[in-house]
Amino acid sequence: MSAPIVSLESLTNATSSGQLLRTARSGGGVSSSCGLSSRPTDMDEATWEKINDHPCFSEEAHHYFARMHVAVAPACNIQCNYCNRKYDCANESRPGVVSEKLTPDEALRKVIAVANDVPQLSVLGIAGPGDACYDWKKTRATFERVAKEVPDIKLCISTNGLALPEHVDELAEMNVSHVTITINMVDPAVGEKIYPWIYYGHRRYTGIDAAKILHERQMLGLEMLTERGILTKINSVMIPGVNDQHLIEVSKWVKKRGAFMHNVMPLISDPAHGTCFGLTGQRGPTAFELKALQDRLEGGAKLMRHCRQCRADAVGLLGTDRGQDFTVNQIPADVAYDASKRHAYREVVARMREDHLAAKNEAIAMVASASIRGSLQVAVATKGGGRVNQHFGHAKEFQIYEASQTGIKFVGHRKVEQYCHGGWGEDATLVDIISALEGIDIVLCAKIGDCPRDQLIEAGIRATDAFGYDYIETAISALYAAEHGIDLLQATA
Ligand code: CLF
Ligand code: SF4
Repeated sequence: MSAPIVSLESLTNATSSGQLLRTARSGGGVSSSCGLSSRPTDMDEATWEKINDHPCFSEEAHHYFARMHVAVAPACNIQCNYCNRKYDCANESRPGVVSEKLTPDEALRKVIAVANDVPQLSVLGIAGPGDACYDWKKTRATFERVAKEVPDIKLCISTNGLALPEHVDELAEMNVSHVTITINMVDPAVGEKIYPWIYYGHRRYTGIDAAKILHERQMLGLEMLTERGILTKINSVMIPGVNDQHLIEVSKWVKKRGAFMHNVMPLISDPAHGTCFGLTGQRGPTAFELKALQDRLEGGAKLMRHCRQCRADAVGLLGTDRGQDFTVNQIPADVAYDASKRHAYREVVARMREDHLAAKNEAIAMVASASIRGSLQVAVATKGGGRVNQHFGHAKEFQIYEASQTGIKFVGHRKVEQYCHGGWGEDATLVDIISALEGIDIVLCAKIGDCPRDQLIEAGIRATDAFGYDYIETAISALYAAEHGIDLLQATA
């Protein structure tokens, strides 16, 4: 059974380590360490050490840990057809977003300010706004400063891969533990439809020559990282009619070369962003097309389904962005590092995760053992901590879970506009939310009013707050049991 509720918010709002620990204990005690480990049984200890607090490399960790990006690397050496250079690197970020560019010194101040204030922070990433490996001097200067002043933070970069092989040794020396390469093709004939040109070795290349060089550099960089034990994630932008089927081949190539994780992201192409694909009418995939491709890729490298395509200056848990609370002009020049909040949070979270894991495993086993055909699609409003703990009207996204014969699995998220604004709901927004929830059977949230609930029902989507503050999987299994007339106690006996 799950332990009494300790809300993540109460933890993150606490101001001292003493308060943090008292908060945990006063909940009736999150189960103390009992020898359980949340490490998956099929993963070695060294890999687990690397991913257990990385919100992108572990789906489970993203409920508890946060990343921050510093936008120190604006220059780029290639052109992608889904990118407009006015904005951030669309290989990692939503196109059409501009981040506050920083010098390495400003970046260090920002990292210290966020580390002091956001207890969940575990990773610093450099994801543009151009290419972190091409704009290498600024990337390196930032990592060097941060590693010296804030040594207990993981370092992570995202790159298009062209300049990567030149810097792999330095990345290893600097203890950069996680690297993302965007790989959209392994066939230059596909690549030439995505990349009009690259700049390499003081020369500009176009067409198939450009795609061929990029492909070779990406594969070489990936192999070099694998040889050095640096964990790699491959981002691929799914472009219907261009590389969607081809990504199955990409998945095989990168798995063979040691990629730990594959993250297929939807192309976002809006003519207003001024990208080539946006202007030529190239569409992005629907949520169903994306999920269908991800399902086909199961069995290759571990699949990431929880990416939020964050900004190059994002701060906080995935799905939330506190970047605007930490703009450089708000940070004192002499800010000093204080790790106490983050360390206290880690102690508490370690125990919460064990409790969550036990509840989750129990719930998944129950659903799998029921052996019922068909599936239940569930949208969950959550603020983190693995619980159903957000009001329907406050949600800016819903996490999507599928319960079926194979258990309960996280399958993605759907972004929405916030419905409730200080006590009143926006009708037009509700229409958009209902459309974003197409195909969902039921919404789980901490609270929902009669008006949105009735309108959801009219659209064929049920909604309930009966499982508010339960663990997500526990709530889904109870729901699943109720739907199928299963006696929960007997099923788990
Ligand atoms: Fe940042 Fe990327 Fe590192 Fe994560 S993000 S550099 S691996 S710390 Fe994460 Fe954001 Fe998706 Fe990137 S959710 S866009 S995958
Ligand atoms: Fe844009 Fe990133 Fe591609 Fe460079 S690598 S063109 S910044 S999407």
